[in-house]
Amino acid sequence: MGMVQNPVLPGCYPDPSICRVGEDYYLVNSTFEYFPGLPIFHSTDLVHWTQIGHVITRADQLDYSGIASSGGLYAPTIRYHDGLYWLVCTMVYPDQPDRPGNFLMTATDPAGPWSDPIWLGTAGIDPSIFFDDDGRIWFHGTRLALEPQWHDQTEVWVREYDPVAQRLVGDETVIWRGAQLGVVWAEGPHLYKVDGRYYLMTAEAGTEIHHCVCIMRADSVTGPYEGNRANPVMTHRHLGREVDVVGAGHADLVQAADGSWWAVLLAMRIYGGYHYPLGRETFLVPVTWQDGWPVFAPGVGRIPAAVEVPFADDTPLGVTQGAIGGPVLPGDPCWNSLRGPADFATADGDAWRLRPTTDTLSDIGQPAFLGIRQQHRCADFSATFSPALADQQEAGLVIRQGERDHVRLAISPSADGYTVTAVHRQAGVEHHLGQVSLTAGSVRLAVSARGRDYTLTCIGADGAQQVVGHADASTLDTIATGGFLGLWLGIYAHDGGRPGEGSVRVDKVEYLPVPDSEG
Ligand code: 6LW
Repeated sequence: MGMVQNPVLPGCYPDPSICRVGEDYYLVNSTFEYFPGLPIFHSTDLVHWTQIGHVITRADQLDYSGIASSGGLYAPTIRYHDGLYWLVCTMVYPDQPDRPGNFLMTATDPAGPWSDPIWLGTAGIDPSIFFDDDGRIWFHGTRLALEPQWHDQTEVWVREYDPVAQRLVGDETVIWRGAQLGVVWAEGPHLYKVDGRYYLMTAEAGTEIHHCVCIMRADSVTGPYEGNRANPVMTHRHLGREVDVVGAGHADLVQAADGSWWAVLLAMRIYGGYHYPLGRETFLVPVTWQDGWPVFAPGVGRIPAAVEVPFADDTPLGVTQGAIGGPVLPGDPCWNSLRGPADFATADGDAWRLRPTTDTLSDIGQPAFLGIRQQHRCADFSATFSPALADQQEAGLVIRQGERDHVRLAISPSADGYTVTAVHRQAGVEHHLGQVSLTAGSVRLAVSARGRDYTLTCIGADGAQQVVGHADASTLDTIATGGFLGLWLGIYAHDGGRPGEGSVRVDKVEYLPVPDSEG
């Protein structure tokens, strides 16, 4: 018997999708503008998850150019069929909302490499794919409804996919517009066949406090679908804001090898007021079937804090789940760059060597940035910088929400050493939080998160720790900024408009979770 604390994947791992192949489970999440895109996790027991790769690993696989923060890769679906892993997803270009962004990729090994995309020519988001037992393949997704009477609503549509022609064929059928009158946005659809009936599961009411999971069924894949009278079958919206976990929704079902059923879904842990700086995380919920309908967390009705998995063992959780902290080394799969490969970085033993870029963290470009998700409300993130920088150049640590919202702890050259400055860029406007001077030498920078309070410190050649400034997580989460992301903690370097000059060695990068009374 294994026990797992929720969330099973802490930090910004939204829109989970899961499939099982024999005893192996594979899970994928949205990654927006980050690269590599769409991490693939593997487990044999739903408790212990290890990241085995990413779907998007090559610069020429997808065009990330112009993708602002919280655009990009939304809500993938992973399935296995006929010797192949199938992944469908959407590349969202926020400034080109009608650009058809739904694509399909396949792989013989879920760790990769994954194919180039097959573009399906359809707009809308949250695609899924269903393999019927008669050999037909059904692509489905969500888009804004076309008819005026459904203005501002979404609709779920289904259409057959021809794997030989590699395109959608036949007529499209709109199969769902939402389970509840007055409630917007049926999203994240997934079709299943259970005991001879077709089931459509959707996320509804938007990915915030009213988020929920609804289930419908039909005798034919194209409907008509009948809603479960128990809908929504999972939500936390009736609990209000005075609760530890909000926003339960966007689920995917999987049947375990022992016949039991499970759902993965997203939700947010709130702290420091009604804020969720860690973003939307992946949770696990047991499911049973009663009277031909799934019951989520039977007898409990909300996401359990801990889940017992009968077929799991009780070995400690792995590093990827954040249970153990410590050094974060080049080559660890948790690192992300922005909008493309980290061509500006090379591994130098256990250190990174960064070549500063003209693109900055405020640009919708490819700044020299490497970051990892903040996965715990209390954690220390630190790194030692050995900068060789020219005037106007800077390097340091960043707490990143997006181009418009981040906090930088920046080292820049001064006449007799360095200046270390803390800057909060808030809705595109820069505010200075503090500054200290250091003599030349290596500099250790640290961000200490304690709930919503971040303390930004530096240690120079004299070994004395100095506080440079403080920041507040509740100004950086999506409640404050909008968008879909949790926070990343990263290292960066800007060339100040002097390309080719400067370099920075960054070593002893560490992420240490700090136990706190709230867990
Ligand atoms: C995703 C939509 C949603 O496409 O948020 O959770 C969007 N719901 O289904 C981005 O993650």
